[in-house]
Amino acid sequence: MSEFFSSIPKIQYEGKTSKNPLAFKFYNPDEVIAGKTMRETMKFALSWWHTMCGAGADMFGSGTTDKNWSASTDEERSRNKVLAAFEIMEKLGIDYFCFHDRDVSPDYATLAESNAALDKAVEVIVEMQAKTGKKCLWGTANCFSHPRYMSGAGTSPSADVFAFAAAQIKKALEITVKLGGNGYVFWGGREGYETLLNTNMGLELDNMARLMRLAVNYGRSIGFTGDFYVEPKPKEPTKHQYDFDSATVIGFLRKYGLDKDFKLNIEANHATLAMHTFQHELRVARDNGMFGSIDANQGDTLLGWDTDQFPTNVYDTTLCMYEVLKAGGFTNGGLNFDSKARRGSFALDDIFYSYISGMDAFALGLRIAAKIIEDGRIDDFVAKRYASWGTGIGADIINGKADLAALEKYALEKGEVIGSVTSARQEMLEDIMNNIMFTL
Ligand code: XLS
Ligand code: NI
Ligand code: NI
Repeated sequence: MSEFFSSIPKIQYEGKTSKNPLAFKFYNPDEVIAGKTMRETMKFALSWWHTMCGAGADMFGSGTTDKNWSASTDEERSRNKVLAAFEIMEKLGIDYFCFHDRDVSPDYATLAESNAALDKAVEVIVEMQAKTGKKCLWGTANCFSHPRYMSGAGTSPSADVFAFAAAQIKKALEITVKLGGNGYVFWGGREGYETLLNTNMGLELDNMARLMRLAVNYGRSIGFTGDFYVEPKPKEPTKHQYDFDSATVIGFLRKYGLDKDFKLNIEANHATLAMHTFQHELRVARDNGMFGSIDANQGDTLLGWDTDQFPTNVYDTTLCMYEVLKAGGFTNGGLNFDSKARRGSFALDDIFYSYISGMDAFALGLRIAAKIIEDGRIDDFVAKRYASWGTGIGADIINGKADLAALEKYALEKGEVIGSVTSARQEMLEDIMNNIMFTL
């Protein structure tokens, strides 16, 4: 097997006292935490776009990293990307990958040519999967980069563009099935608007749902049994994106009867952009039975865009893994690193330092989340705080036994109820969190 990273060894777990930057300090794949090995719980995935394609270009400058993978043609680059991706996954012990069609093979002059080139690259992935046992977490179609999608894909004012996006999605679904993928993502990168002065929002939303329905029908007809996901994001690249946040997407999916086939793919940085915490977005999904998968990264609260940094904030990874454990873990989903090294971290081996930092941050998060649950102080506090709903008038309300007249009678008899409200004790709970986190 060709080596693109000959100086990088297989990354091993060396424990929290290790000073080796090319070792895991917290991610020990075979260690059992909360009843499962860390490897089974985390289901880490490599993102083809950031890791194999993204060279660090931004609005003010070109790429800083060489992601040509020693190729002299597009076809050779697609092939070498596969070989390099599998080397990275092998060396990091990552079992899954996620891709857009155009990450695997670029756009050619016609759809037929693009499809043919894509098929060739997919053959190489299939070969490498057979050799290594690596799996596809989810696939998707890039219906946002090409200029034809400037005004949307499923929500384009042009029916021709809708048809083109549908054709691209059909192919992406076929590939996802071929690679054994358990998920298919819709991220609406251009599905939104800049101004309502030129926008028929009602029609655009109906059409977006139509495209999803077509994808479900086709996917199920070719044997796709996994989950479809919508990935919420409130803005960027459009000023307003229809898939704003978890709550908005759940409302949309229910309105159009898509909620049985779709779940949510929650991205940390998108939560920040929607002015929510990562935990909030996960909790909304979990409470509605719509928790699916995670795009693991972090944003910067001082910036208003998607920085897609590798996650290192352990408070956030802890509260994320708390939600994952409470949801009973992943079924078809996993933790996809939709993350990229900073533009200044341009060396190719920064890929390894970056993934190690993200995997360790989530591993630490899992360890602490399991402790929080085992410790029980926080969960017990919440249970006691809501104890009044288990008996008496609370139980009557829940069971539908109390109407407004009965509640009025109850309140009149009580006279005043302020004495039933207990302290919220936020500071005490935050101290408990720190106590659990830092006595690991
Ligand atoms: C962009 C999104 C994108 C999706 C997949 O902000 O995060 O990368 O995850 O299309
Ligand atoms: Ni994402
Ligand atoms: Ni994103």
